[in-house]
Amino acid sequence: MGDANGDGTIDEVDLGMLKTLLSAPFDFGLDPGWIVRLDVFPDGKLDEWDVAALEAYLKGLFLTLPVGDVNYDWKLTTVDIKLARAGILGTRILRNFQVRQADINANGGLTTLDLTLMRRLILGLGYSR
Ligand SMILES: [Ca+2]
Ligand SMILES: [Ca+2]
Ligand SMILES: [Ca+2]
Repeated sequence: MGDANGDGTIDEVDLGMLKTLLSAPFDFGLDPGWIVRLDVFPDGKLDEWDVAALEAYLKGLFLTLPVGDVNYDWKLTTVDIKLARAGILGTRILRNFQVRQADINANGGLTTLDLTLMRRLILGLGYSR
């Protein structure tokens, strides 16, 4: 995920493609394949949050995509939420890279807000501002 042009790496080119897609007029409709590849802030649509997540990834804030993938299976699921919650409660020690994955809003800390965001994404509710 995040590899827009399918060349096996995620880099500035993919970020540029995402930005171009978002700035293009949508009256022709967006190929669902783009959403599959670039919905790195996984809520079923492409918007500025995916740009932010991809930028954070390129800066090394996230080690894999989509954001919130704590157990590194390339998906954001309830398993990831359970892991993140256990990390917050201290019932499970998360590795540093897992904490970074779970810090879904990339603000430098893993809190219940990140859990809420993960839950909203899984439910398809998106990010509420
Ligand atoms: Ca998205
Ligand atoms: Ca996962
Ligand atoms: Ca956070």
